[in-house]
Amino acid sequence: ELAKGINGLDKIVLRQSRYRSAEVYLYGGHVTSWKNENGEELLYLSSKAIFKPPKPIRGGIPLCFPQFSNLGTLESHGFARNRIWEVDASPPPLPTYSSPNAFVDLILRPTEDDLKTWPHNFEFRMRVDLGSEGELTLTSRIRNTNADGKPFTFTFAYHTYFSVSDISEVRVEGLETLDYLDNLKNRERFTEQGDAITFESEIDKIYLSTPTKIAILDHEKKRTFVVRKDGLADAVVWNPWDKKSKSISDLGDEDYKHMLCVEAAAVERPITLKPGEEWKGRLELSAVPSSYSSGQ
Ligand code: TA6
Repeated sequence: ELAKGINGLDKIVLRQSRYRSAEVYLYGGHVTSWKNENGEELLYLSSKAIFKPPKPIRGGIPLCFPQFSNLGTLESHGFARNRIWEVDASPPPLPTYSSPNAFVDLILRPTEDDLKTWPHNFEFRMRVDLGSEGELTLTSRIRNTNADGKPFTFTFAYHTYFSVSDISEVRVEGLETLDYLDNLKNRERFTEQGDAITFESEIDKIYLSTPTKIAILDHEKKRTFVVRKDGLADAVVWNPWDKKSKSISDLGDEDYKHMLCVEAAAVERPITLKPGEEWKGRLELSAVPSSYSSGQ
């Protein structure tokens, strides 16, 4: 269902039941809302988010493409998150997770201006699918459509902002003992020691070659987010904490307490596509009561 969002921007509302829903803005191909059967919002969206090009939307699931972070010549996190996407009228077949169907297919192609800064023709297709159990699946397929025979290389992330009740009560499982690049220390490489990840200060780490399943346990809410990913080797964990938050104008000063970014990403090993080749990267999110997931 196509609807008008903030500032008159087009959005697609996916609905499984009265409350179970998700919203995707064509601006950025950006998921801004994901609600459970009780109507509780599961993603963090900043109340100061600016829904106006060229500023990407703060919160939800920004798409970082063709460059994660500032690791290259492009603007931070690339341009996909601040372009107007289109509904893809004739998507190639993909398995459907939702019944009744609640999905949308979007497509992004480069503009003339994009080709000046990143001279590669591509088709970036993304399906957003809200399953009947409330699981949210994003499947991205990026194809090299260069006619000049040239390959291209990119990095990528689903920069998901989860909503949490109190960051100091949150634990992330599935990343312990892994190697990571610490973005707060010139991307030096370290190995995570010990137990599950907990939070008491700013964190900006790129965990390398992680398992495909990561769990975010929100003790206070008694909720566990399960992140499953495919085709995305790495996982970024980010929380700006108090000081950094004050320097981010579209983020409330105290909001860091109620958000956590856990991002399925391909950063350490960029993806290279020859003309005609396609890459696929899938993210599946579910939110379950903690009692069902203890010991996972
Ligand atoms: O994924 C973590 C990160 O790259 C951080 O370094 C931090 O800057 C964040 O993303 C937000 O970036 P943005 O460009 O959206 O302000």
